[in-house]
Amino acid sequence: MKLYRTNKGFAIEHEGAVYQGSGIEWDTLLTQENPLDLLLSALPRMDQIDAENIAGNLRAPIGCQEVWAAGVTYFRSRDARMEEAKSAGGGDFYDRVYDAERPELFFKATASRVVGPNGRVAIRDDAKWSVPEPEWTLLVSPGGKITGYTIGNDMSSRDIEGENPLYLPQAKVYHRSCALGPCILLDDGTFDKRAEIRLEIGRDGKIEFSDSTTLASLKRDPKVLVEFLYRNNTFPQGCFLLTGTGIVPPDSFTLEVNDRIEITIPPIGTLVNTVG
Ligand code: DO4
Ligand code: MG
Repeated sequence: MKLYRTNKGFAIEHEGAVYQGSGIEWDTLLTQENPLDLLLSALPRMDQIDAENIAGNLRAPIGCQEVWAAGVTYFRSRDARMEEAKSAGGGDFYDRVYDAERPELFFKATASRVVGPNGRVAIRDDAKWSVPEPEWTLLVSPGGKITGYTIGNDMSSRDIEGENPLYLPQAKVYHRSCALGPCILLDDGTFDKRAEIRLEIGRDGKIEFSDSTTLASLKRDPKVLVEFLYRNNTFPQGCFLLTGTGIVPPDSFTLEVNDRIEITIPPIGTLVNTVG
């Protein structure tokens, strides 16, 4: 079952049919420990609608949750960060966190900084080297249960992050630095954790960069990431957790205004955004 947040509330896609959500608030849905069961029992009371009603009306599937992110969870990310931090002598941090028991977890965004499908993500005015980070993203309940999945873009300023690891919050957290969508795929126990994740960046109608990897290369168990995140912390509205990137464009690449970013995880869909 897929949940879409739209300008008209929310919609549900289930077994080939689309329904207009009703009778429940988005944040109430997202804080459920068992949203799937709740919606399955509510579905007979909801009206079926045309799928066209949701295209063009999509919003980021977030209410008042915080967005957090994990880092250096793929070998490719560890490699790239060690390289980018070399001149600052900080490369060793990344190697150590990749192998450590404790993962890197950082605060990424409040809902107001998050862009939805087809929205404009930003690059910082004071950055010279900006990239998208395509990341499998978990919806986690207040009780720490993974209840669904979406796609996240952890927009990052690599020159700022590479200059000094202490600049990470500035490289990562700014207005429109995160995109989420297009929907939440509710967890029904069948999600294939070897699914592909693809990034394609278009510029002037041509593909400027594309690459893919699989979620199987994610070094950390998502449940363990959540367990660390919830240690001595509370999330009364639940939260979103981006699980890190396994795709890094070459060092010569930086995003430009009007670039089109497409991130696909086939069971979930494609998140499309433009830089601007
Ligand atoms: O350590 C810096 C950030 C890492 C990150 O965002 C990632 O690996 O996806
Ligand atoms: Mg990242």
